[in-house]
Amino acid sequence: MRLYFSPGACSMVVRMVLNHVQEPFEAVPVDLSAGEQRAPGFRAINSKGKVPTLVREDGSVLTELGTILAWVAARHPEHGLLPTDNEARTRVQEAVEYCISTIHALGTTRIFVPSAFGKAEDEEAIKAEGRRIVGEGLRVLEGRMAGDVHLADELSIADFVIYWLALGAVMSGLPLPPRIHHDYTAMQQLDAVRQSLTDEGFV
Ligand SMILES: N[C@@H](CCC(=O)N[C@@H](CS)C(=O)NCC(=O)O)C(=O)O
Repeated sequence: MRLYFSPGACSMVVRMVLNHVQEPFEAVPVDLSAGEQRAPGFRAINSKGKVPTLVREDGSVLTELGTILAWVAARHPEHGLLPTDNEARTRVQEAVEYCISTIHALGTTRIFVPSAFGKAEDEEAIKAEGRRIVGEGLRVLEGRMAGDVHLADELSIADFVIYWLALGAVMSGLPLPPRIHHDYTAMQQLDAVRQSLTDEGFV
């Protein structure tokens, strides 16, 4: 299996989950700042020009973070990262989708890739809007955790995505709501998370 990644990008969530389930893989860096994701060589592998990109043992390619995570989790049911109970699984998927399509796509990306959202002179305003979106998104997740939807009861793929978003928030100086902060600290104790941080040059 081959994971195309960029250090610190959302592909790190796939690395954390692969490490957690102890699935062996080769990590292949894609230099996003150099535009390698748009080069013909990489487009031939993933025409979307994005990481994460996972090439499976049979050579088939999987894209989209949530889909890749769900596939890895289903391949290793013994870890219970995707609940089998319909309601529990649906709530995990609901959270993952919100994290990726709203918080990450609209918020985190504004903070770390402001050039994708406007001109250089607007950079600070774009980043500020990104911080607002991430802050609001984390508050929404916090509310879900505190309410009927007990996302944090069992470790799932959602916890890895939330951890990565929280890491980006902390790096950009945003305070974490209490439950998210508690989970963030707990996730940081996982061997798979520590290993992934080391592998991608964070520690
Ligand atoms: N919808 C995709 C989005 C992935 C994505 O935005 N990846 C970023 C890194 S976090 C990327 O590859 N950016 C390069 C670019 O857009 O040129 C997914 O969920 O996997």
